[in-house]
Amino acid sequence: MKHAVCRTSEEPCQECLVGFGAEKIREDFPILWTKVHGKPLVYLDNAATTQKPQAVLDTLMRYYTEENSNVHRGIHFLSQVATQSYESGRTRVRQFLNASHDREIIFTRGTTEGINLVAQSYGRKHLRAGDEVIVSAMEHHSNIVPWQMICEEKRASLKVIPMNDAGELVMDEYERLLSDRTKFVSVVQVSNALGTVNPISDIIGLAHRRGIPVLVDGAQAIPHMPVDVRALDCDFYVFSGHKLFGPTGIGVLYGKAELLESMPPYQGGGDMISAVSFEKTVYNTLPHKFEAGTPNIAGTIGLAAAIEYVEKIGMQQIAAYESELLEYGTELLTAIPGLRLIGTAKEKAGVLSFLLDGVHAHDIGTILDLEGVAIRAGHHCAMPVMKRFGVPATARASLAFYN
Ligand code: 7TS
Repeated sequence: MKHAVCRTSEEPCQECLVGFGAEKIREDFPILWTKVHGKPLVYLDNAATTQKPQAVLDTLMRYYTEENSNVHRGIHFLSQVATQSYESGRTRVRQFLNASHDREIIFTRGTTEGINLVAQSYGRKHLRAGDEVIVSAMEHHSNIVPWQMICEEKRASLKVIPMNDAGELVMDEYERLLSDRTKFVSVVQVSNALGTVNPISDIIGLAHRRGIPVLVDGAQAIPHMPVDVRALDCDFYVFSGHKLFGPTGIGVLYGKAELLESMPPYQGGGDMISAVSFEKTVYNTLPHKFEAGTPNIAGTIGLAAAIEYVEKIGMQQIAAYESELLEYGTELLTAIPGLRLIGTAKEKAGVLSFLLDGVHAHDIGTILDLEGVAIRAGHHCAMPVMKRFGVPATARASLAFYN
């Protein structure tokens, strides 16, 4: 039989599907053995959330069975074990992102909370009436609404980098938007609705020339490609654990230490203080200053296990395999009469958004579901993207390395 992806080899090909070992990898994900409506599950909704390998499930079970305790407070044995696991999770995230210090890694609930933290803390401190914040036309609502909220409060305004018909940012327009009024740039690395990979290094470089800090929404980049925050030189980077084969309810905000040091806390409570009296509270040092209350300890440990899992496969290998898969899927989809791809950027990752003449996106989703195929149909929490392309919704297949 000819090889599914390269379609040239009679033998397992070292470059793609069989060489990569997707079939073997699938065995690590018990949920992928599920049948839906009597059909084997084909899970193509990875941009919404990814499935969890057995290694992550075992780690969560082991944590609650053997280590469960609160962190940073008990001198008793279990509390020390849990604290050690929690903090070594931070170290693993730091290494994964190639950040310089553990204190630059803040655990959050997810991408959304990370952006809200920066908007409410950095934004509240630095934005003034008349200032501008730049986002792009392809942001998830999570990278629009938090900035709208703080801009409204500060009487600042939001400026939007437009995109072309392929779903690529118009960089000349971005350069034109940058001015003395610009106080912050917050841009997505990979679009969840279009799959576009943005020229994030250029975006950061242009902002830095004017001394403007940049936040990168890495929610859809982190599962698909290696990320090095020092090489990118971004000021903030956010992502969600559940899109990286880890648990829900855990996410990461990376921030450069000097910026995080200068920012006020986002929430008040336990753990984020070093001393409290009714007269005055002294805040804790980084990273604890931004982690009020009992954190998602199990989530952090599960995320560390997920990172260990993807690192074993290799982020470069994952990126190479998925790029072939995307090319293969694009070729098959565009051969279907009446099918229109939304998002045809030259640089793309992991997402195939499409419409079919005369068929509503939700009907595509329902019909595929009956075949055991999970996709998402809707606006993908990116209503401005739908508006830009003049459509109410798209059907979206989003990939992972087990597809
Ligand atoms: N930013 C991007 C680019 C995203 O794709 C998402 C979630 C978020 C932020 C928010 O992440 P959260 O974990 O805090 O919710 N995207 C999607 C999606 O495409 N379908 O469901 C969720």
